[in-house]
Parts: sequence; structure tokens; C-alpha cells
Amino acid sequence: MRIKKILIFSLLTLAWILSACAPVETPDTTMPMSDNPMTLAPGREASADVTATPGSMMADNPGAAHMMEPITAPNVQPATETTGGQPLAYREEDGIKVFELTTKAVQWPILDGVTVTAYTYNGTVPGPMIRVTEGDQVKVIVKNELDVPTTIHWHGVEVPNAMDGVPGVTQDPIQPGETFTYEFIAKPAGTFMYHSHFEGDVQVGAGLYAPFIIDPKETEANPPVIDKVLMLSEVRMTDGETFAAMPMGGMEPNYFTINGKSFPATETITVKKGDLVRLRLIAIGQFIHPMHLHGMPFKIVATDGHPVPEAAQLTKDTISVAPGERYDIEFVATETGQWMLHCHILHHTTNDNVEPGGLMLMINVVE
Ligand SMILES: [Cu+2]
Repeated sequence: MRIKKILIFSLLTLAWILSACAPVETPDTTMPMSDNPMTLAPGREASADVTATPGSMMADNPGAAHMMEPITAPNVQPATETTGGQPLAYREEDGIKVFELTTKAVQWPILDGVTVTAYTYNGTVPGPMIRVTEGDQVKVIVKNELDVPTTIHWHGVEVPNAMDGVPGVTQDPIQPGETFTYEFIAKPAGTFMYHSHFEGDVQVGAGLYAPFIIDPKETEANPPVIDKVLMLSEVRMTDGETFAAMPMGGMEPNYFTINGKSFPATETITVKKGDLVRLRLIAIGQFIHPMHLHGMPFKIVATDGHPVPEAAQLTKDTISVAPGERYDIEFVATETGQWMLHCHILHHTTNDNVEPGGLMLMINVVE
């Protein structure tokens, strides 16, 4: 009797193990994109277990075709601004700082003679910088003038769940022509960003990203003289068409941008000898960038917006910035001259395979 019980138990256990090892049912990917919950999932993590080569992905999953389509928009106009990431003006209403963003497509020059079709906030890449103080009440009114839905995620900012910008989870996508208002208290202090969370693999690469800086309530003991945000991204241009670059066959980037520009169109940062310089490095594309500074070592003073205690601050001359990460680095400009900051994946310092280009900029230290 006892042996029989053990035998039945063993058989049941075996059956349970076999069922656990059985192939997972794959989601129905034949639905149109708008009905397919996979396309509305946060980022694309939900579809991460659906592995396929790009070609078969498109054949098996019509919802995935958007990834390899060029960025287009009806009647797209040339950009009227030339510099992205500039501070966005706000109005004050009942103690709330009110910002307005409009998503729209423009022709955005990344380099002399090279212009991409970009999805933008207010017509620039990156979009305008929202800069507020810790504890501020913030309202951001977003009007969607793209011909595709979108949402905004406040990357790293501690917002209420309903303001988190994840389509199909915390809100409905903002449809073309619609307006959505985000409202939250700005916290904590640090270097953050905002970006699209709808088909992020395309929309973020297409330009829907921008800095979000929260200054501390208390004035900093040793504020930098120079304080710059540098957003790193990539794009693919083939036969005059723009594609959101991705780490997959046929979609690799051939242009690399700092604040929406490729070297030599990147900004030259001029500083005085002896100045304390803070660079807020933000990787917003889909590739990692080991950024190397010539001439002077730097300290990592904040990671992902959060201050690093002084005793724990590493001294380095190269810092790998992975997608989504932020590093605030600081150095004193001790030597005059033209010092280069560049990515040390050296292909990322080319423009369509021609060096120099891409992720390079000059720090010009003068007397
Ligand atoms: Cu790189």
C-alpha cells in the first residue's frame, strides 16, 4: 500500500515536471497592431521571449513591421530651431509650473548636408529641457500632432503610477490630435529625462527624448561653473530615408549624435582654466557608449540622478553609458587646449563610416 502511494506520487511529480517543460503558448501575433496587446506592453519587454530574425519577425508578426519602416510623416517641414535640449519656458498657475509640449515631425539637420526625418517635442532633437526645483508642482500638457499615438514616460522621476506613461497599463495612448496632461511633484533632485513609451524602439530613436533636470531645494555647496546635458543617440540613414537604429541585422546606425548632432556639428564647450565642469551624460539610444575624456580625469558624482557619496566617487577617464543610464561627471579644467570627449567604440566616431564624426565633441579650455 505504501509503495503504491509512493508510485502514484512519483508519477504525479513526473507529470508536473513534464508540463512545466512544455513549450510556452506563444501570443496571437496575427492581430492588427492596434488590437495586439503585445504592442501596448511596457517597452517591448513583453515580447522579449518571442525570438526570431528580423525577416521572419515581419513575416510572422505583422505588428513588428513598424520596426523596419522608414520614419515618415505627411507634409513634414524643415525645423525652425537649430539647437535641441534648450530650457522650456513655463507659466505659473496657482503655484503650479505649467509646460506645453507638442509632438511633431520635422526635418532635423544632424550635420551639414545630412538631415533626418525626426519625431520631436516642440520641433527639436532632443526636445526642450524641463528644468525645475525639487518639490515643484509640475503640469505638462502634451498635444500629439504626429500621425501615430504616443505617450511620455518620466524616466527616473518618482511620479504617481497614473502619470508613468505606459500605454495600455497606466493610460491610453495619446491618439493623433489628442491632448493629455501629466501632473506630478518633481522629485528627487537629479538628472532625468522624458521620452516616448509608445513603440519606444522606433519613437525614441526617431527623436522623442529630452532632458528633465530637477535642481536640489538647497543650493549646492560647490556648484559647477559649466553644467551641460549630453544626450547620446543613434540613427540610420539609407538612400535619403531615416530609420530608428536598432541592434539588429540591417538596422545598425550609421550616424551617432550628441544632443541631436554628429561631429563636427556637435557643440564645442568653452570653459575657463580652473572652472569646475559638470557633464550630465545620458544614453537614450539602443547602444552602449564608453565616453572617454582626453587630458583630465573626472569623478562620477551622480548615477541615474542620485548623488554618489564623496568617499565612493570613482576617478575615471572613460565611462560606459548604457541605454537609459545617466552619469553626472565632474572635473576641474586644469590645462588649456582643445580636449576631446568621444565614444571609445571607435565606429561610433564616424559619419556613415567616415572618420571623424559621430560621438565627439571638443572641450576648449582657455585662460
Ligand atoms: Cu559609442
